[in-house]
Amino acid sequence: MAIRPILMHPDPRLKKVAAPVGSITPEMLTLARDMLATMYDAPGIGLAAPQVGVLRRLVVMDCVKDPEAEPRPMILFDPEIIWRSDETGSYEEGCLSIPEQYAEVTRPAEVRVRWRDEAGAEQEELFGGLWATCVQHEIDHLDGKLFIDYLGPLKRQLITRRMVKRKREMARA
Ligand code: K2U
Ligand code: ZN
Repeated sequence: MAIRPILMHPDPRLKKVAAPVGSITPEMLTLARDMLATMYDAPGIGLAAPQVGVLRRLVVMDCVKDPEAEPRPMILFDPEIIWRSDETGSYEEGCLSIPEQYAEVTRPAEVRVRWRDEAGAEQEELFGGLWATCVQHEIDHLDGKLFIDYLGPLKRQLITRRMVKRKREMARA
């Protein structure tokens, strides 16, 4: 288990479309477990492989927020949204690749997702609430899309300029 560094926006690798995982190799399983460790360490409730610099279609999630409840770590290989509700919901989103920047994003309130799990078995589930927001946020990462891409150009540029400044300061530190 290894904590991997998370890429910070702006970074060209966060804007590329990730390649399908296809067969699930031991290397992909190690990556998935490293991503879960990295997500919990951040902390976050989701993480996509491009965020750790691997342009493959793999996301991990655990949106169980209640510290008393049983965690539900999920590994999704080649996830695809096969149904979206007409009903939408809004959420103040953040992103581990765009730290300390938040903005309201509106998305379908429920989505049905199909993927393959770590055993290679086909899974399908209907997600609502924070799980629905998170899985859509993560699958967007696989298509090179960030939550700031849903904002107006001025707000998006403001956040990007803040991140460029932050990266410059971190490089000097
Ligand atoms: O992909 C990521 O950057 C992980 C995000 C996933 C996420 C963003 C917005 C809404 C739901 C999920 C991180 O978990 S950001 C931290 C966070 C935690 C709880 C709620 C919102 C954001
Ligand atoms: Zn994100």
